[in-house]
Amino acid sequence: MSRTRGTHLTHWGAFHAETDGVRLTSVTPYVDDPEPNELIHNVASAQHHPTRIDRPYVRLGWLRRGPGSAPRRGAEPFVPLDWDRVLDLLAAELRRVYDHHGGQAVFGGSYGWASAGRFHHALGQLHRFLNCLGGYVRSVGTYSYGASEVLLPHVVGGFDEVLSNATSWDSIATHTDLVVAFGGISAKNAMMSSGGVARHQLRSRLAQARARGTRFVSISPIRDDTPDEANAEWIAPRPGTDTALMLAVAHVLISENLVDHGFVERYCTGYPEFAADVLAKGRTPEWAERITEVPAHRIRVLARQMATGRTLITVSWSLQRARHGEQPLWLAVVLAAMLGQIGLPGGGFGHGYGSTAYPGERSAAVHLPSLPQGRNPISTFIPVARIADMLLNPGGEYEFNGERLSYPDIRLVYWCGGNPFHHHQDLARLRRAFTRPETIVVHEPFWTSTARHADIVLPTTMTIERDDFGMGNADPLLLAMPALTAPVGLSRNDYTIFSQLADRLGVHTAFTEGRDAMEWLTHLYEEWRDGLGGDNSGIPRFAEFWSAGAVALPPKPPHRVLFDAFRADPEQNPLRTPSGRIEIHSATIASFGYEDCPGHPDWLETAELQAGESSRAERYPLHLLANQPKSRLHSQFDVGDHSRSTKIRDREPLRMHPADAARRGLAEGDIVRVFNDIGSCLAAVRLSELVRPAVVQLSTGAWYDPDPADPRLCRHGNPNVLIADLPTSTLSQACSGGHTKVEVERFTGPLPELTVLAPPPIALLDKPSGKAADPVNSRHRTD
Ligand SMILES: Nc1nc2c(c(=O)[nH]1)N[C@H]1C(S)=C(S)[C@@H](COP(=O)(O)OP(=O)(O)OC[C@H]3O[C@@H](n4cnc5c(=O)[nH]c(N)nc54)[C@H](O)[C@@H]3O)O[C@H]1N2
Ligand SMILES: Nc1nc2c(c(=O)[nH]1)N[C@H]1C(S)=C(S)[C@@H](COP(=O)(O)OP(=O)(O)OC[C@H]3O[C@@H](n4cnc5c(=O)[nH]c(N)nc54)[C@H](O)[C@@H]3O)O[C@H]1N2
Ligand SMILES: [Mo]
Repeated sequence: MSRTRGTHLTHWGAFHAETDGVRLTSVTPYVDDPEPNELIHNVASAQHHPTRIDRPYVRLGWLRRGPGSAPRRGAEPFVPLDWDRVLDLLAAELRRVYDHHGGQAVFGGSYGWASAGRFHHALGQLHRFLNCLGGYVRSVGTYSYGASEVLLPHVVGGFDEVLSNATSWDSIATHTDLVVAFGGISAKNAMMSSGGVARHQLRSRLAQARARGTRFVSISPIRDDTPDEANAEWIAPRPGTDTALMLAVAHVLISENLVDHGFVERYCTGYPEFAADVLAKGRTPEWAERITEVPAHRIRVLARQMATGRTLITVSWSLQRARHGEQPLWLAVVLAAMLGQIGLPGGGFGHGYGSTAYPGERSAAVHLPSLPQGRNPISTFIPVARIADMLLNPGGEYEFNGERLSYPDIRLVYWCGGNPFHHHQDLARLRRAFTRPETIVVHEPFWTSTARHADIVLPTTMTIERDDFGMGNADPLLLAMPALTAPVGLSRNDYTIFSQLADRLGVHTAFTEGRDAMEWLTHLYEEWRDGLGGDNSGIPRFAEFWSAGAVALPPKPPHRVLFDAFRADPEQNPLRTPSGRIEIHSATIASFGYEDCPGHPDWLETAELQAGESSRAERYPLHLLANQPKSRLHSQFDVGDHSRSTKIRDREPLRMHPADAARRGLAEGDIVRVFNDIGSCLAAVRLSELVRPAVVQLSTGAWYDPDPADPRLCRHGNPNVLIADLPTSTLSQACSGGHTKVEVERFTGPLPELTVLAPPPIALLDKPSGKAADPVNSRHRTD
């Protein structure tokens, strides 16, 4: 390609780039972005990093012995193959598995954020392809808010509306006296929106509300979870104890007669049972102080403040990404109901302000163009975070949301657009689970840990190397994303790879409908535009859009007040719950009989927090928060310049209170071993008074770099080696990866070099005999 200039969209922002056809030579923030961020600089610096996958590879053992369980998956060299050969091998393997076992044996869940861009969306491409072959076992729910997705339908009749019709920032600035933000309102997280963000504006939203008199209380173990613009008061409970704090607020509201009885009687079920339980169990501020370490007096004052004016209670998604994560979310709804403010402008409850850019913002009034997925004839699914359980327990039975289900027997795993060795917990266990399938296929631009644990690794383009268009849900601006450079190495688009496989498998026409990628872009756009009917005025034809580079879509009308119609007339507009009302007590959930999620919210001890000599809490006194990283999206572009600039001697930073460091003789920049009974990792100390004492923060996303002798040890700083693979509860079976308990000590050994910064060992095929070279002689590629 020749020298170009262009605009591009990522999940974390848009940017302008100049290129020499091979590389981006300059990257500047999108001209219209009021609050741009540094993450845009990860892209160019990672594009030609040595960990880009340059060509197709197959694991040596798979090539030699064919499909089968493989204890050495992840520890063997890869053999470079040409495209035709690898596509022939993969097509034959897909044929074998579909013929002998059917789609029931193929796991295509492939959870992950992939990249911005409507057509080249990796998961959409994979699912359409597998549907052409006979379907696949899918996953349901997310790592983001898996507990909420299951719980909220029981409590308020749905999940989507809470997100898409969240009280708008304008309404907050106009009506809200007090925002009580559990988990804060994070500027680092609001950099993202799935699909992209062109204009970031969280800080100005907060500043505007503040200027109009809204007060903020940020309840979080980390002070900078809410930016300075909010001028928030900071309350720092022990992590995972918000439920106790909320119950104590409920206790104060009840005992000081601050409950809106008219509201709970008319609009809710189960309030009397809940209130009786709170009183009977003595959930007083003094009781909560012992658990949360927030002074009882402060809890009392908070409850009174909440009952004084218009109050919005918001809970970040992180609160439910924990053992018993359903409880604090449910309680936020209950407290908002007790205050009688659900359905009033600027009041009630919210979920995830600051968790991404979206909550409180307006998305487009129209749906967006997207690639049709076809039909999946396989009905089997797993809750997304049960991936390791599924692979380790074929046929095993489990409960999920009142249903008894069993795990399928998976022969082939196909991952395209996600990184389970980033997103899952107890990575050594996941590694064991990954030895089980007969074949694992991964499409990736980079040698992520997941690619290293695959049998067949196919190199895919980055978004800057292909034509697409994209938009997120926080600002309705559809951007053209023309290719800025040529693809690196022999990488191909996921679409091209699936088309070529489809050709070998006799489903080419079904998959491609005879279109190439640019024809698809035109087709999807024009079909979408036509489908808008009268709503398409002002939306140009494709050619004009493509040359203009952007089109502003009409935003949704200003949000209705969440649950206003229900409030106006609950008989005419009931909620979609069994009672039609807000379920403070859910007879349905109670009927499931789950000890870890009873019929109304309550404080449930977790192993992490339990006292007792042999407990994890006693042996590992520091509470580790594995939150989202400020320097990247998840594991994406961890090799990029900005992400690497935040590391110390290549290790992920661990934020720690100076008092905790002093007690352990640790100083800024020290390399430490972070450990518990699940695993250990290396990290580098960053001292900070913004982190509450007895809490350490190690964000996710450092590429898992297992010690060859002990996969429970990550040399780089991936917290998921330290976190149990346990569900939130039996009800939602969601990811509980936010927290664990650890101890930290100075690392005294020689600092091991990271292996994830270079490609894995490569074995060259001994051409004449067709056999692979002796792996002992394989060379470790560093170019
Ligand atoms: N301990 C702990 N664990 C967590 C969390 C936590 O808070 N704590 N958070 C969880 C949450 S909320 C989430 S959403 C998950 C995120 O988990 P993931 O979404 O799996 O993480 P990503 O790093 O975004 O992985 C996306 C992968 O897709 C690849 N990719 C990008 N574009 C393309 C493409 O076009 N084609 C192909 N084939 N591949 C592409 C990227 O290189 C990257 O490796 O992590 C979860 N894990
Ligand atoms: N920069 C960046 N932004 C992102 C992402 C990313 O990877 N990088 N990922 C995106 C994705 S996929 C998602 S789902 C969202 C996730 O959004 P969240 O789940 O809200 O994000 P986290 O960073 O995990 O948590 C936010 C804060 O909650 C606090 N917290 C954790 N546990 C507790 C607790 O028990 N009690 C209280 N009171 N506070 C607690 C932590 O201090 C943490 O910093 O973020 C999105 N935004
Ligand atoms: Mo997420």
